[in-house]
Amino acid sequence: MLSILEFPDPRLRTKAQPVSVFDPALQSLIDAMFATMYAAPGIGLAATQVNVHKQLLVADVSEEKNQPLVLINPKITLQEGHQVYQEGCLSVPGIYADVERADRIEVEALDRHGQPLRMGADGLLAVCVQHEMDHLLGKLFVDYLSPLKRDLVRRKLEKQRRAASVA
Ligand code: GNR
Ligand code: NI
Repeated sequence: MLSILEFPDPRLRTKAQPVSVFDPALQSLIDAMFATMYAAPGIGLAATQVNVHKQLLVADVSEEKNQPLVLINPKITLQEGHQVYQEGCLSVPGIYADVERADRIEVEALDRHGQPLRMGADGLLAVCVQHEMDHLLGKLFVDYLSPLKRDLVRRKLEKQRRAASVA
């Protein structure tokens, strides 16, 4: 399992670089990211969260956890509509807040072997892909909250961590 960076760790602010080499090490990283995501459990994981600053994300929003998706060097080519979803993040544990994002997106990316793919997403998958792509830019869902609320989140996480470390 890979360890997940937590807010306000400054490494979460790193901008990811494009992937150009699709070697066995990349395949191992992808497999480890899926294992980490499924174990958490989470519906998505960006490489940034495991301190790897490559444009790579994994996701699986299916009930059965049998629809793994890998997006490398993803680009949003179409965004339409708006939806509000109560988001959470493995890097901001225990915090949930409403975020407004596009309702439907189209994405161009590479798959785990470097082959181009295009996909459309709506609903939760669209939320998840936008959330993960934000991570690759060094952005977190709490950035959409007011500075006051974000500071409350930071203090709540610090308190949780203090409580966990004496337990
Ligand atoms: O597991 C996750 N659930 C989730 C719920 C609502 C909106 C976004 C997400 S992504 C999150 C996993 C995570 O932190 N990915 O970066
Ligand atoms: Ni997240």
